[in-house]
Amino acid sequence: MPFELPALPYAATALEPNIDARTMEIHHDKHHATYVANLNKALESAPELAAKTLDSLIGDLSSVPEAIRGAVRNNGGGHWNHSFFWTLMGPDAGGAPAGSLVAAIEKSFGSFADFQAKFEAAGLGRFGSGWVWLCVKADKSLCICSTPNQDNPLMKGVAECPGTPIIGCDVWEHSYYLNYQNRRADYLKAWWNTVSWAAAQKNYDKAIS
Ligand code: MN3
Repeated sequence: MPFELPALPYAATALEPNIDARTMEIHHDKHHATYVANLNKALESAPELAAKTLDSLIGDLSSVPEAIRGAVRNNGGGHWNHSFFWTLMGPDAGGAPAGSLVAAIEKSFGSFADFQAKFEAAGLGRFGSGWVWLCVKADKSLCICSTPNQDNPLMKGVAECPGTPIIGCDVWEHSYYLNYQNRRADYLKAWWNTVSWAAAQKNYDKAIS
């Protein structure tokens, strides 16, 4: 079993009232666990990939045998995306970024509020299931993009908007339906209260270094 479900770095109740405990439990213990189990199952038939990191697996899907490429794309992407998502959120989070990240956001999007509006619009504009991201592109500039299903901006040759994720929000219905039902816009607005800008700054520093 090469890949393991990481523990949530805080209690399931920690993000309330923005994200309820029951949603966190199902999302982490069931949805994320299933991506990990299905990824490991798919990789059983390709022992030559056993030494690869998750980043290198999803970053170079063309090196994955065609028979399991779709499973690795969906479940490896799901494992990466959710592992990232949990670490980006936390109790006593929210507010606004500081330092070099807010300067870069203001340079790219005008203001933090303009950035938030564009990010929310990208999340709302994702038809069906997927993610919305703030990324650093190859030229080190920032961009907002959305990917379908469990695709990820690190997936070379797959992502329409390749880049390194700084923050990402899950807009699959399973991430908000119990509390918000069809109101994805309300979920996206509340989600800002859970974002750890300290974690985002670390991702940004790493991406531009
Ligand atoms: Mn999810």
